[in-house]
Amino acid sequence: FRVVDVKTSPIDGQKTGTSGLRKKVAEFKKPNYLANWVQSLFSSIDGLKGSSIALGGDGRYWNKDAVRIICRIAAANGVAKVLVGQNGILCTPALSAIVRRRELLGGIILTASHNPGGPNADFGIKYNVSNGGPAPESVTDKILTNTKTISTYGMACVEGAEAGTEADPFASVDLSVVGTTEFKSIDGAAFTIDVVDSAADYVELLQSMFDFEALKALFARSDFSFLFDAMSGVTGPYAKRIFVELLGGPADCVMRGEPLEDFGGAHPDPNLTYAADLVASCDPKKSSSAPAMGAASDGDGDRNMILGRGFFVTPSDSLAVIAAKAKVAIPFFKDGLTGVARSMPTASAVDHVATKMGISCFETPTGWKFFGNLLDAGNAQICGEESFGTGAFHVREKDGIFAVLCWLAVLAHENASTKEGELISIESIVSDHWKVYGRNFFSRYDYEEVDSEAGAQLMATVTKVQEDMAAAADSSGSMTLGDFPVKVTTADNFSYTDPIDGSVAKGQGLRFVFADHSRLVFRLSGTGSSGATIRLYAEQYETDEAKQGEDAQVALKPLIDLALKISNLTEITGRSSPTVIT
Ligand code: VG1
Ligand code: CO
Repeated sequence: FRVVDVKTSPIDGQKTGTSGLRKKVAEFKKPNYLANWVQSLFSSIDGLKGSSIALGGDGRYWNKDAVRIICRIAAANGVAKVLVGQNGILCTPALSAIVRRRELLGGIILTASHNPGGPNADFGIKYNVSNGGPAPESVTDKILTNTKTISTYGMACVEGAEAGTEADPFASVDLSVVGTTEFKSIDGAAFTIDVVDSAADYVELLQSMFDFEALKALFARSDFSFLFDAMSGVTGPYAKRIFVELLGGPADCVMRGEPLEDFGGAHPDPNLTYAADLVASCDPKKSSSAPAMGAASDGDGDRNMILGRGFFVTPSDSLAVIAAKAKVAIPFFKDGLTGVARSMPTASAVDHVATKMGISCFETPTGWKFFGNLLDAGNAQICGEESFGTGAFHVREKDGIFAVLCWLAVLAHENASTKEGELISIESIVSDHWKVYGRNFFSRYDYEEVDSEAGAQLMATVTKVQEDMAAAADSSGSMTLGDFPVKVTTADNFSYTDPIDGSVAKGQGLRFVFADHSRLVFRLSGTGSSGATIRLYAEQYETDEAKQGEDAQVALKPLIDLALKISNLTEITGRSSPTVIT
């Protein structure tokens, strides 16, 4: 092949969001759109020449085409080897595992995660660095700067072909066949495409972390049953390999297990709204065969939802229970934990566990990239977000199937000596946890795709409320919000200083912390592809056992009503109810 410099000009709006660049497919398909971003990425990383990188995606529409384009730009930029997941597929945690295990320079993930897929829906791209985790802001800022000044990008082309950019010199590589193909440039540089098994490294890693024999014994119990919803996303084949082949679950314990380019037209987001079928199947009032445990993951396999029989485990509680049981239930954590971390909007359930265990607890901004340094430095071993994200130091991404295995391990551990027919349920494990640590009622309201200006206006309104409160604070600093009876101790826009590298992330969400540890948080999503998505988070701490069984929406109603009132949300957005309630 030969390298051609293709002329281009900057394209607006190529800023990396919470987790990569996400836009409509039509946008990505525009001339130079993908190439500009990929060249801007390659121009911002050191050590690219002669390096090896991983490449794969969640299998959504346009995944394979993007893989082909990226290989050509990589070759033109002197990358020596691209490890491509078979058929262009790698779930997000599997890519992280490959980068770490094979000590690669980094990896590129093609995903818009839980956003819908298909010709009229979303596409996305994200770069992960050599620790296997999302690029920190120091890198994504450089990429953005480059997208604003780019004038050419490199493209590997067929030697001697006249038109230059049209013919793909690597077209002979069959992405469905595992194996290595070497190419040579006319300058003598070697370039290799290595199509690798999409699951092997990742599944082996998980097998080394859990006691699969104990999990198998759980699956063999007559009083245990399991249902996993892959939501037509990338995890179907991984789930079948693990839950059916390795753990002995029945073939039909994986629903929507065939990956589809458009996720069957659905929204591959594992929550109570978009995984409603699974939720109904796990509800004994609606299904006579409701399983003992249900679970789901998102389009790219990094999110998870955990359900008991007729019972929803909030991600914040899930994190807390896993942290509390890790040492005894999961071999990977047998040496115990030195710390845990959660994102700011996540309910503080895990904080109570950390306090009791005498370990550190970190509060980071939203987005997995902020956990990377803490995990690398050994300051934390388990992390989580309220947005159905749970993970640990085995990779540097959140990991849906890992979280499911954690819950299976907790169940297996709690039931090591129970008789068949007397299975200790997920619900009782969680309510016992509340008795010890208290319950953090939590709910998130999402107002998706509201007008961008309305989103900005809402944030400005709430900021103004905070300023007015601060101005009227009493001498002890305590403030009043509306006519709410509980005082507010903190009202700010969350800012985070990374304890490892000192980098500062500002403007990460408007929060109100009350004297009784209740919280309200407002922020705008950084993962949408159009308009603005407003997220409102509410949390309330309850130590009275008698009140812990309350429905979260009932318990949180006064706080949520207050939030809607002070923010003027309904009037500003024209929305009388949220798109999704979690
Ligand atoms: C959302 C979640 C955040 C998560 C991010 C990426 O971001 O709130 O917790 O890390 O998605 O998850 P935002 O900015 O839209 O609130 V994924 O599964 O899309 O990689
Ligand atoms: Co995801």
